[in-house]
Amino acid sequence: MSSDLVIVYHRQPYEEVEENGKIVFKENSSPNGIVPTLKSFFGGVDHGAWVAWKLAEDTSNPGFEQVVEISDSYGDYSVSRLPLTADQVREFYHVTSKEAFWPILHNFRERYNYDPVDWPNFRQVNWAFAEAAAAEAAPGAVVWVHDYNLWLVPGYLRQMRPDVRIAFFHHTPFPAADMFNVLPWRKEIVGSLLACDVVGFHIPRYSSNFVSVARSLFDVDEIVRERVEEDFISEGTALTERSVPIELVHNGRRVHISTAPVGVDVDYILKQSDRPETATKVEEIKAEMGDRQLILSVGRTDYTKGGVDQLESFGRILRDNPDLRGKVRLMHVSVSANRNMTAYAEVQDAIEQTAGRINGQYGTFDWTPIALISRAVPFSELVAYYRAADVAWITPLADGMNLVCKEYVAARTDGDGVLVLSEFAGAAVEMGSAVITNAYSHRSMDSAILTALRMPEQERRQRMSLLRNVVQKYDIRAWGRMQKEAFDKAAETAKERDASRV
Ligand code: GDG
Repeated sequence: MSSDLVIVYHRQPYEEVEENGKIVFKENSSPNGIVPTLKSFFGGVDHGAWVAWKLAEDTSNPGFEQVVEISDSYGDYSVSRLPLTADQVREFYHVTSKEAFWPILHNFRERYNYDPVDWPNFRQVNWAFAEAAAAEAAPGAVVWVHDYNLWLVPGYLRQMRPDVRIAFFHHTPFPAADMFNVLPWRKEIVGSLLACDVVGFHIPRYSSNFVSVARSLFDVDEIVRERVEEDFISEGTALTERSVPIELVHNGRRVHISTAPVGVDVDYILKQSDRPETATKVEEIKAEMGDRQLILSVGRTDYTKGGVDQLESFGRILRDNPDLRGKVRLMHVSVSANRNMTAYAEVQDAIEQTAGRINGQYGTFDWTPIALISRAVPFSELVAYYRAADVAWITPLADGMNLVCKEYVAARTDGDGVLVLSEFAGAAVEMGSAVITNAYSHRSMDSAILTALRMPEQERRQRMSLLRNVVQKYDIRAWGRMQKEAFDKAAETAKERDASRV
């Protein structure tokens, strides 16, 4: 059945589990996260489709149905599972996307690894995604592609299906031309993105960077800019911009540039936060802490998240402030999504070594400065830690948005708690009421955490109240509305284009 909305996202939109020898598709256990948000768009169309990959030994005979029909609380939609071999996945995802693109997107040129990239394989996998999307899309449908590992899909799809509207959302930062153009495939990638009707980013800086990269590689005829709304200006911080491009014209085609920060599901987090079980857990954590302050740090194990730098800062403040020893504890949750990748294994080792050294240096029989958690904590428990933490310490070196800081704020229905946030997280442009820190500066890192630990209650509450307003206003539903507006604008442009042809 053809679909009015086709979402192209590398992961499948459900958990596939075996029950009594039969494969069943289960809704993700937690409605928190990007997948349920994307699925909620199926509620607004007659029929939707999702394209993802699924591991197969033999792609011509994968041993599973390629297209399955799903009916769940989000609506009726088909899921097209593209069979890929383990080698194809490794090459396109773990090597090309994670070793070559990811470091460049996050401004880590020294980590960029060109040598192992198999570009023909990347093209082939992206072509296959585009074919699967083309097969599902109804005439004039919206095809919504997500993230850099599918950068070539729009260009291929435009060749296959000139009638569809193509939108692309970047969950990562988008770097300036000096950095992006390190990629030798830059022209092919940006050429593909310019085949979209809408190219989307979290914040104005990334949209501006994209347009400057496009101008460096192609003739771009017209760029319409507008002033950035006050809500997205955090005075003086590293990622703030004053104006933002909203459209450009290339080869006579209008491309809309959409800027919309992904938010969190505030209603869901409020419900989790107000559960009696959460209150019990919070009491347990607080009882265990006694009069000690709890600092919480949560993130994926990734060099972009600045875990080691943060631990080093904690070591320095214990060294320089003996009064804090025994009085503060850092819970550092760092979960690895790609355990078998060398770059991530190295980060995990460095985190373990640094935390071990600090614990050895300052710990006593009844006080361990750092609790290092490398396994995923269930979300309901995480919310209890958000509630119990005096400070959330979120200091990535680069981060497209960062949802953990928004979850922390959403969970603080008690109105207390301090957020220390790196100015290199996209979220910083909205969350200027946090204690903003420069994650590359020792002095700034150390003084920010000390400020947070010593902040008087009145100031904590004032800042938290401002932060809560922002997180509520730009929640995940607001992001959804902004995406819908961008699709509608693209539809108008397409109509005008068709009308001018007759
Ligand atoms: C990419 C971009 C952008 C983490 N530990 C646990 C756990 N988490 C959950 C958090 C949060 C999510 O993982 C992490 O989201 P982030 O946004 O912080 O980071 P990325 O994974 O890097 O996501 C990022 C995002 O895409 C969306 O566009 O913001 O910049 O890099 O939801 O809660 N969840 C549970 N246990 C854990 O231990 N249950």
